[in-house]
Amino acid sequence: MKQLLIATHNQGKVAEFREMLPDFEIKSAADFDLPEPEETQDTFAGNAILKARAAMEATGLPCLADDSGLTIDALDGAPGIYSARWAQTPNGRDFMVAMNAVNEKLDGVKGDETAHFIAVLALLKPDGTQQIFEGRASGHLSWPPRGEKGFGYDPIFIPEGHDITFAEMEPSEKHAMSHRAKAVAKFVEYLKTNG
Ligand code: ITT
Repeated sequence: MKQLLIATHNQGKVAEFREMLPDFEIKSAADFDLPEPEETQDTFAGNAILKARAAMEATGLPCLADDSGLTIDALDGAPGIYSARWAQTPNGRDFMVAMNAVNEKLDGVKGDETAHFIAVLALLKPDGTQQIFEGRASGHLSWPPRGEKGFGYDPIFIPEGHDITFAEMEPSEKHAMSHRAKAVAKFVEYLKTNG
């Protein structure tokens, strides 16, 4: 089975890549004890490339990285690339804290809870190849949080055309429409012609 190193420390992402790419043996940053690089760029693509490059330079292997987040129209795209940082507490990440912050900020703009999940994947190979694959899922936010599946902001996001949150869906249902699944589909398509 072909190995694929995903340069992520997020176990929620790792689980989803394993479900979406069953033909690959998925390795993650934890398997190689890779340090977590500081995300210094101001775009999803910039941070995805930075993470893939750091893992590729440390291992010498082709690497795929995922930079993703939730963008809320009424908050001018926030938290966006800062989605993980909104969850940061002195004791680690807590997505209840991040979801509460979203709810508090939206209180002033009730009536427009349109939001989008975005995932940008960067593939970097030691031969210098660099490819970007982007996926987006649109929907609206809902309060209070509902559901135990998924990760991150899933309990407050209802995708377009549905009335349950990503966290209430079975993984296969989320993968039929998610930002990450759409980006992964483009990656798989790329592999068909580029190996
Ligand atoms: P890596 O950088 O190690 O991959 P990370 O969690 O720091 O892990 P990001 O910088 O890309 O990853 O932060 C994206 C955050 O956006 C992530 O922590 C989630 O909270 C949120 N997010 C991304 N995709 C999501 C999804 O499918 N469902 C819910 N939340 C998601």
